[in-house]
Amino acid sequence: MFDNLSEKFADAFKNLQGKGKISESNIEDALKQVRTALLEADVNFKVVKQFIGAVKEKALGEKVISGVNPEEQFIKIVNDELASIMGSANEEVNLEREGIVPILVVGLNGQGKTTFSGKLSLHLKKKKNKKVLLVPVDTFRPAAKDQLITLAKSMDMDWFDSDLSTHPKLIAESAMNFAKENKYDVVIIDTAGRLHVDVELMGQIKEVRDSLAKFDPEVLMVADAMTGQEAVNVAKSFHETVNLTGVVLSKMDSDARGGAALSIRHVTGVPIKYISTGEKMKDLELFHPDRLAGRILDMGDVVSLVEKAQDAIDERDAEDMMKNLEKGKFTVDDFMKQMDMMKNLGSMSSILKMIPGMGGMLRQVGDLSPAEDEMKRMRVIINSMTKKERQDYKIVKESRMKRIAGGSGTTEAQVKDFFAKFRQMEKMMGGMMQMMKGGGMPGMPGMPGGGMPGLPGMPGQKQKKPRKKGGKWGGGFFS
Ligand SMILES: Nc1nc2c(ncn2[C@@H]2O[C@H](COP(=O)(O)OP(=O)(O)OP(=O)(O)O)[C@@H](O)[C@H]2O)c(=O)[nH]1
Ligand SMILES: [Mg+2]
Repeated sequence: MFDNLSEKFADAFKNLQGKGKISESNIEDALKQVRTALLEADVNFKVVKQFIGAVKEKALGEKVISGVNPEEQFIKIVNDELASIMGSANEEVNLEREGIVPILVVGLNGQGKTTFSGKLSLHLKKKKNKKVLLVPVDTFRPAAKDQLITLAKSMDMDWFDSDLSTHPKLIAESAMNFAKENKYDVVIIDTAGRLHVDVELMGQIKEVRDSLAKFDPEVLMVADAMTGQEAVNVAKSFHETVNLTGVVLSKMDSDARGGAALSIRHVTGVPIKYISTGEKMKDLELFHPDRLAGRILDMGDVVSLVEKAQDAIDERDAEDMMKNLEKGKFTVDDFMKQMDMMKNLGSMSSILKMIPGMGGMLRQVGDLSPAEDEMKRMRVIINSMTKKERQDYKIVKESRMKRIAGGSGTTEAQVKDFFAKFRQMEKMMGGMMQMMKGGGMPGMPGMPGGGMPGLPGMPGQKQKKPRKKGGKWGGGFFS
């Protein structure tokens, strides 16, 4: 997410390295570079102008704090300003009210409306304990209804069997009646997309919105983050006609430059409420301006990472693994569980980027896909092992290796290589447990808590105090 911007910002900040204090002359170059970086990221020029003005004013007005160097001070100011133009705090859809909450999902063609509707339903059901109804109202493309129903079925979510031969506003009205009779809390209405903002589309959505007026609907516009300022213009015209209550930025997992995220709030006054970060139903995040600013500036986003981990990690698995390790055991099953936990968290690079300072390191390393491919290969190899073998890999000799290679579609050399690597890991795990028993891990400079950046879910030092949220795993960056 916003890799280019992060890199350019990092370059800009280098201007202040070794400077005694912030002065008009020494921030000039840094500000110029920040301005260029933002314009290249397709941020609206008015937003850029105001941003630069605000940063300059704050930087020059800043008192010299002893112990904090100008570079750090400047980064902090840029960070706060970035968060502030994006809206400062997270705003979710408002569920704290009487009656059914209709959520109208609007936007141009192919922006990710249907995908988001599905994701939001899952989020509200799982996290907010709401009874949610999904309603397709795309009367132009009947396949759109099937798409939403397929998604609903895959999540065990309820949907409304819309009569597409009538007007969307009538469908919305009957869905609301159905929701009332069946005690739904939230109704998510997935509307049709169009290639351009046209009069017909706007008129139809306006009619649907008006018919829901008495319920005070949420109207969320989904915009592809890759489209930059175009997304801002579209949001503007939607807002003028149908009065948006929020924007959702989709496809944030692709190489969006940042223009939309950084401009929409400022230009339209409409808050960004969610970001969509993948094609799977779980790939939805609340939009936290402060955290995103941190990610852009490569300060990491440990808070989101911990939240993701708490969702992704099965506590019982973590505890089992912990017990095994205390006994000095590390099995192939344990390893598989660790890989599963990692996978639930997202791609390796997306996880690493959330750790302070790792973004820069990643840029140097470049492509992580060979490592991800290797994890995939390890998985198929493990899947071809018997339960007994996974509990005690030492029983795997030549003939079993042959069988495993055949079953997993890999070569014997690859299977051998896996066991060699596993042996190494087992050794490392054993060593780590020894060190932990003997008073903790040596800290790594720059890592919060001085811990070792272990695999998520890597069992570690036993906690003396119970954790706030119950998790018992530790030792990694979650401790
Ligand atoms: N990578 C990625 N792909 C996404 C995301 N959201 C949606 N997509 C993909 O984008 C394509 C279009 O998504 P839809 O949800 O069907 O878009 P839509 O706005 O409902 O499209 P129409 O109903 O035709 O206007 C699909 O292939 C989705 O899988 C996202 O956050 N990340
Ligand atoms: Mg759709």
